[in-house]
Amino acid sequence: MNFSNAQFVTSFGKLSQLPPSDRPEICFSGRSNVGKSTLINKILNRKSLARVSSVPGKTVTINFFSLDGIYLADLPGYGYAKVSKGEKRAWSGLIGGYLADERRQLALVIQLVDMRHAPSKDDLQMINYLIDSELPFIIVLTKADKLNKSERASRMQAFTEEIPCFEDIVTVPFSAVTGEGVEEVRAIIEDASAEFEAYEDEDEEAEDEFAEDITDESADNAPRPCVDDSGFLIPRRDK
Ligand SMILES: Nc1nc2c(ncn2[C@@H]2O[C@H](COP(=O)(O)OP(=O)(O)OP(=O)(O)O)[C@@H](O)[C@H]2O)c(=O)[nH]1
Ligand SMILES: [Mg+2]
Repeated sequence: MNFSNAQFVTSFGKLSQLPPSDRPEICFSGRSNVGKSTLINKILNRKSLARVSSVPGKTVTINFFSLDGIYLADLPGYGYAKVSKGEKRAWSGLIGGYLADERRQLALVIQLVDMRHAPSKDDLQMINYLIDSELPFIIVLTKADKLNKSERASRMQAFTEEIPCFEDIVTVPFSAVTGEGVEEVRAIIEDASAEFEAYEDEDEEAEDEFAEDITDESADNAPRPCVDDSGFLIPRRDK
């Protein structure tokens, strides 16, 4: 994938404007100010393709960027205290609606959590939603440059108690300042896109087989979560 050849495509402020995916998408979710737009710029080698807010809570749209046959979607940041209830409702509707939209070809959710702090109530709600909905996701721990070695070790220990299934989730410490984690996130994006394409093909074959086996009572195609070799939480079908 050529990460230096991405383009801004479009922004959506309303769920009703969102067309179905025509290619796999990878989205970035997290609190306002956690560093979503900064991370996107960093992995795409750009200064300001994704707008970095001086005012928290500024990104109130879903912004799409195209990258070698996939889209990256910068979701609006949640959890900023100083906005009206109406605005909060609009944001959670947009984020929740996007994630639950079955017309999306969601290859991966990259959930950002500030490495310096315990996850917020909203972060935990998001993480629990991602686990329950069986969407493939990883957690990127942002602003790693702001912690020294011992602070980092104690936060990592604390996360194991604060975040459900933390040890089963792929986590990447990240810093836009030092460049830590940049290559790892790029590699994960590449893998997730390739895995998604392969899974789609496999899924189509499984559906064909299921159609043939439909009278066989032992055929159980109910989706179930599993952790594959690479550690992704991925919904799979029993064969
Ligand atoms: N030191 C440090 N600062 C960072 C890092 N990533 C982001 N920041 C700073 O954090 C602030 C917020 O970053 P954004 O990328 O705008 O955050 P966002 O998640 O896109 O915020 P919203 O668009 O409001 O949801 C900016 O001042 C960034 O410069 C990092 O890795 N290290
Ligand atoms: Mg932003």
